[in-house]
Amino acid sequence: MPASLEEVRINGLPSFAYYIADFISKEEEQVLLDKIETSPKPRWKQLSRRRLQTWPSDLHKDALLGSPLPKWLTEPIIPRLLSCPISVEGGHDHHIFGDSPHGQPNHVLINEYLPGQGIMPHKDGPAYHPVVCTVSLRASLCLDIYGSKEDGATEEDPRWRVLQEPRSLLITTGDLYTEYLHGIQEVKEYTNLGPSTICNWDLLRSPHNIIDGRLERHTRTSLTYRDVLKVSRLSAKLMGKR
Ligand SMILES: O=C(O)CCC(=O)C(=O)O
Repeated sequence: MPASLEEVRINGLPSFAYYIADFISKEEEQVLLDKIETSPKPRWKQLSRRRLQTWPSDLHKDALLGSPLPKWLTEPIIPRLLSCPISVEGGHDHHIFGDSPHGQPNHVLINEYLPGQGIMPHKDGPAYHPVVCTVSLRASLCLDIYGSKEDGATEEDPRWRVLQEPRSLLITTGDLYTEYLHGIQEVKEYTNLGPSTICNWDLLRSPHNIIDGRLERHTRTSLTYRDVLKVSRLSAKLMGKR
């Protein structure tokens, strides 16, 4: 782990984004994949261009029903996340969820994308504190960041591309959350990847795996950790929901 997030800040992106290439080990990645794979079938929601699990439950009117995350989603990821200060000077209490209402994430979306699948450019909206921590599993994938035109429409081309390798952590905050949109292109192969097109190129673990700017897509699973602002005191059980 870096001594602070300052060491792994993605230069060139609006404030602020951070990338840690080796956030979890191969063994930890496998444990997570096994848990995801053996989750009860109804946990998966099949969407048109991806599969999704929501933990601990779906939001209702932007509020989380107050059941905790299962241990396999909290350990070791959340303590590790909170152990990394934003800056060395700021001290250890000043971690990335230091200003969020619950001081840590309480919600995880698990998305699985096959080659050729993706997600349209979007914003994550007001239900969450504006910090998103994404752990990537199995394969690399580009997150594209888009601006908006004056009339509010999304720009056609991404302004920036972030490459997320397996076992990496990407943190996006601030303007990246509130002002810009993010999406994943529905392609089976990326082309034209390199230091001038990938804004976290200098933070990658394996840029040498990209030959002639090309990278074939494989199935990639992501865990996105967020803090839902409103937590209902009615437990998920009482409401008869998972
Ligand atoms: O899978 C990802 O990395 C992105 C998911 C996403 O855009 C979202 O959950 O809002």
